[in-house]
Amino acid sequence: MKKTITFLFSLFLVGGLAYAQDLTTAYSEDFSEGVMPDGWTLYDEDGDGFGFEVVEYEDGPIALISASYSNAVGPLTPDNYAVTPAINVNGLTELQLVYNVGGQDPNWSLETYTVFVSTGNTVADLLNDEITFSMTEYLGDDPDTWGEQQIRIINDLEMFDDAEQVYIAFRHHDSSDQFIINFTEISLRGEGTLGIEDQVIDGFSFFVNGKDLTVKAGDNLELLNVYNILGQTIKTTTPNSSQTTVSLENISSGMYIGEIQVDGIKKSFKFVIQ
Ligand SMILES: [Ca+2]
Repeated sequence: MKKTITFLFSLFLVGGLAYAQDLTTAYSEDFSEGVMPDGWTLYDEDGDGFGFEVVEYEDGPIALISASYSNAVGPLTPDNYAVTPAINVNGLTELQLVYNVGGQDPNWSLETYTVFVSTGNTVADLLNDEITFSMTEYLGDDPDTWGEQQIRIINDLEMFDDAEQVYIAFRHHDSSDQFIINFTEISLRGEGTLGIEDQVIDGFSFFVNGKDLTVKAGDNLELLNVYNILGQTIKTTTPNSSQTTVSLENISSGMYIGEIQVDGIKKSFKFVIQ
């Protein structure tokens, strides 16, 4: 039987209300580029060549998906993982993981998945509960999730209060002959202010003149990004030179966080706009 690719979507408002206003965002991903974001790691543990991918639905969201059935080859027995890049959580406590999950065709939505937060990013790390939080959910136990996206909010992450970086991972497993599981709108937040990772970059210096931020480095600046203290992006640039000035005319006075990348190494620094 051919299974339908339609997308029912609801409950974003509930998600919005569930967010505390004063949490700092350490990571958020909406897959809006329509392809697997840079830095994600995928594992196809069952080895069938099918794994997680990013799909843009007509009249629907863009989702991170994994299949337990293919219209081309029939039932699959997935054991697929998708792991985020390392997420800086230095200085944050009371982490909160938020995402939406749902099946696809309401008649074929009995998928099982596990979500992980870990300080490691290999399959062995994710299965090691000394360093990993995990939660397994069978969507068949929640009839509302059949074919619809539902928000999940996970707060039991105290074990990472002292962590400097973590990974989020999704595993699609113990499912077969259903259809597709979809994840959208993934974010990780916490209380506090994101700490500064102490990376050394040769020749690095910066100064602020009015609302202009000038940054120098001993080598090519691959990125210069500016965030507010809530972690929201204010500006992203790719200077491709060893010195750059960005104008931050429209921002209000206060503390901001700059982030540069040189030779693939990122360094963050705080600065104040008067
Ligand atoms: Ca697979």
